[in-house]
Amino acid sequence: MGGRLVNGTWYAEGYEPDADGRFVRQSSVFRDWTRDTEGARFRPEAGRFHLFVSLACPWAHRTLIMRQLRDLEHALPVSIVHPDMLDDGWEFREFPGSTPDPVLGARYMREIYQAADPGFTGRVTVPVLWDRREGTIVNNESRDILRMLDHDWRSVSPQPEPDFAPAALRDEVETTLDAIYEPINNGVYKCGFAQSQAAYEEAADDLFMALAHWDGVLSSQRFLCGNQLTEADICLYTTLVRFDAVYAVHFKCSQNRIVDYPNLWGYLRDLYQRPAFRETTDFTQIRRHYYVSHPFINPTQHIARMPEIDFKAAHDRDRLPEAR
Ligand SMILES: N[C@@H](CCC(=O)N[C@@H](CS)C(=O)NCC(=O)O)C(=O)O
Repeated sequence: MGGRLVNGTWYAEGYEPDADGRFVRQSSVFRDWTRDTEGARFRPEAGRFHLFVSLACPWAHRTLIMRQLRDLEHALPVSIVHPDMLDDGWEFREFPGSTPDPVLGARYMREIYQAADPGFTGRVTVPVLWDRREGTIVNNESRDILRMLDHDWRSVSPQPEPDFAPAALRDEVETTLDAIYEPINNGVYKCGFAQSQAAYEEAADDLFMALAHWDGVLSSQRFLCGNQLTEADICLYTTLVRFDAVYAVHFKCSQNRIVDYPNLWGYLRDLYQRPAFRETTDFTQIRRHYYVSHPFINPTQHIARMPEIDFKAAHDRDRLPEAR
């Protein structure tokens, strides 16, 4: 469930819907940028920055995939919160795959926000890109962090190629990121957190229309923006991989499963079978987080079984060309 800081003070509280019961996600507040230019305030450098994430969270998961694709595991260390997000919000507590916080030795993620801005007002979300030198948050928007690690960390990265939003495809990548955000990435939450039947129906219509659309697109091309893996694929992946295990049940995204879409399902297996995707995907943390953290929609907090789906089964995507 989580909560909010108001002028630096923590209040446990859920999500405030709009007048019609729709879930409204707050915009990210810290939007500075790491730039690889002489004299830049936040210049990428091995060991200077730190990433705070949850393995459960689809937004944070995006940044972990890019970090691994760019081989930045040593240059950019991470802290991983406990999967439960209840009255105290995200916490650093023992759980397989989770870590303590070596930066501030914090118990709660909100302490990171309080350290960056003692008068902060807003929700305490992950991912967070932290600067050890200034002791502040650089950015807490996954799409920005993804782009920074893709484009601005090349000189620090042992694996600076390929470009996951190359100039020739930049507009298409942006348009696709925008197109999948509301109906799909945020859409599953809008289904799950809808506080009226009408708000749920609206979100479910948009979600399943968008999935059908992209299933069609993927019938004749390997990736969302053509024959090349881009940031848009990373952003769709983190929602798709959670879909059948969690969203279909917990968020009532029940009309179809991903395994029911031949192209989306093949595409999802194709991505899952790449190390940066597979090794950052933790179904135990994912399932534990959602089923436990939202008692207002799952009061028993029982964790539903993992469906019998085989992400490692051969996929047929090699029939479609891939540019590297
Ligand atoms: N727009 C943000 C959203 C991040 C976000 O909402 N993260 C969730 C986890 S899935 C969170 O930390 N929620 C805490 C809360 O709302 O209290 C991004 O993409 O980085």
